[in-house]
Amino acid sequence: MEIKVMKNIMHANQKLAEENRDYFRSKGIKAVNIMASPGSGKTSTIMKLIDAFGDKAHVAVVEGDIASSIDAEKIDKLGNPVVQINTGGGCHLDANMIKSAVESLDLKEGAILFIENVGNLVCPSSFDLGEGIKMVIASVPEGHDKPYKYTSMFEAADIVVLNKIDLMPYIDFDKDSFYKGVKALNENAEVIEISCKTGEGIDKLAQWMLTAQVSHNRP
Ligand SMILES: Nc1nc2c(ncn2[C@@H]2O[C@H](COP(=O)(O)OP(=O)(O)OP(=O)(O)O)[C@@H](O)[C@H]2O)c(=O)[nH]1
Ligand SMILES: [Mg+2]
Repeated sequence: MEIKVMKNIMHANQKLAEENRDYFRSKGIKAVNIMASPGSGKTSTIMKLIDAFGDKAHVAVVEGDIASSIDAEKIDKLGNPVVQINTGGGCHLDANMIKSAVESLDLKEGAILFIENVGNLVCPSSFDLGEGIKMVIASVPEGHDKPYKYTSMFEAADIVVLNKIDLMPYIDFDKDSFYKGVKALNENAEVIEISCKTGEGIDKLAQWMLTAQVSHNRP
């Protein structure tokens, strides 16, 4: 019985995700689902990318958190359109939440829509939002073993960002092991190292994002 209910939820989510994807495709919008642990640097990365894009892209943001509008306030200060979704305990965003959020954002043709998912390395990977790009952020203090433990997240990624590389000298982070873990799951994923603190790698990531081809036929 429980399985049937779960199947129905997934089916309903998938249908809405396809509607979102059609909408994004019709307006040439690059929707990026950003998934990562709490505190890995999702909001910091979005803010750095907005700065790096300059006038090369219109950027709108959907912020997903269990509670608070802290992250949306940070984006609002930059002057970019932003909607905060509070899941009230839910550990991931779903397609219906994105549909409602997008209705209240005046998205421009060809815009980039960053969707900051709830901080969690498990649940977000199971829920298609209609995005064209899945971006996973790992950060140095979390350790190099994350691809081995949270496989579905890394399997699905189009791009894996390794953030907080400024902390490398202080943490026992085995970069070779990290890369091996990612490549074993997903040999096509681009891996880009960045530091939101020093700005290292941000231009490379911005360039990747501006030129990335959207997979409109995912998930
Ligand atoms: N040293 C260092 N600190 C960073 C870097 N990027 C982010 N931080 C810090 O890490 C903390 C969390 O950053 P956020 O960008 O809020 O992370 P988040 O993933 O959005 O967090 P949640 O939304 O709470 O899940 C903040 O104190 C940032 O200043 C980095 O590259 N290096
Ligand atoms: Mg955040």
